[in-house]
Amino acid sequence: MKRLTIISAACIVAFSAMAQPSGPGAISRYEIDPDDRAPVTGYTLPDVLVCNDGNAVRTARQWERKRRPEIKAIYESEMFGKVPARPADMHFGLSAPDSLVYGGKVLRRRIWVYLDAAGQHKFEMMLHLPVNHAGKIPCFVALNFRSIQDSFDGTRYELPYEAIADEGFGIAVAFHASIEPDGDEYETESASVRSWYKPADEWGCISAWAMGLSAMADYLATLPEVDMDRLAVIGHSRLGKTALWAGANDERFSLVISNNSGCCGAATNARMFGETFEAIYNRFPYWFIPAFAKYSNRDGEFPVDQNALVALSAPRPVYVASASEDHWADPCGEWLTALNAGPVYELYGLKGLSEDTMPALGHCDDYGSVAYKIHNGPHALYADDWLDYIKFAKRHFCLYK
Ligand code: GTR
Repeated sequence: MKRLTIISAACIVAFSAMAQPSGPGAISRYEIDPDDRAPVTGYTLPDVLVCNDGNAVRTARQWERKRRPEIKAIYESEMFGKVPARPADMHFGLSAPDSLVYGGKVLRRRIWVYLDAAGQHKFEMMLHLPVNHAGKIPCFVALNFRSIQDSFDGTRYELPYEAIADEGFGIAVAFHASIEPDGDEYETESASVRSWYKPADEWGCISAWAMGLSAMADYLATLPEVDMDRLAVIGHSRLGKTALWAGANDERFSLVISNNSGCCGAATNARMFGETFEAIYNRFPYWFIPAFAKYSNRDGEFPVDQNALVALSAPRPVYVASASEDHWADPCGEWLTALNAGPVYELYGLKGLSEDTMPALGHCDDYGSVAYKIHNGPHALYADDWLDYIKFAKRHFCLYK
């Protein structure tokens, strides 16, 4: 109960902070779209540390043994469906000869991930690794919205390969719709993993994409030069939701970054601000399992709120990021989620967010194991955002000398 009082106080603080102009033109970025439904008060978040039987979680062990599995099961049965185990016959092969790019500083490799024995169902991934790197290479693993061919020019699509390599990181990318089609929004040849791989439980696209991220990690695990203790999963928008779910499912992702993930990602369910369950399910039912339909217009009745999704990655660090113009994704709700994941990290003696007020535009609250920032501008992942994520990853991966 005490926690819930803090939550609503924090929300009021956040909203009064959002109403303050912080510079020329700033207020318009923070104005709430009049069309948005915004019952921003009068809701409560379910307590992430109270088990289904009403008992409170007081230790990391109780969290891991009891509450975490309960929460994971809720997302599996009510929202995303289960991410199935790795297909037994999955294997890998080069899809093009290796090349050196960026003046020879970076190795570029293209790989087929064959999901079945015959190699009929496959998707391509691309890897950039800094050459002449001393020691094992930490890596980002990402899905993006472009085919591999279109992803060569990473900077155009805010995948700053060269800057990432200069910071000593590798990056593996794949086109999300080449793993599982994204409705008819993206035309592509696709492994369409859900059409032939039939686990016992239903699974939506987001779970299929999360499986793809794990398959990419499986490939990286075959490379002795990759540091498997330092893998960060990252995604933007629907792929930010996917990154959170992949982090929840695959503990090899030792750091998780959710950029502008919004509804069913980092945005608070109970606020029903911007995109709601009804809106998302009407447009993208295939991202979810059919059981999720029953929560349309009942967002606050979902058995947990999204701080529970973030907390599934605890004690691994999680970065939640918003954009000031991205009302649809509810920046304040994303911040509240990051804030309210904190109590789970505290079970491990770690800190969540450092402050209980929303950071100013462009500032990062990134000293704890949960980080939050809101960039000034639209729904997007910018090269500057990457630099903040790299800084966070370097700190948590103990890479600062
Ligand atoms: C929007 C959708 C959001 C977000 C975004 C994206 O249309 O409503 O949930 O995921 O798409 O992925 O581009």
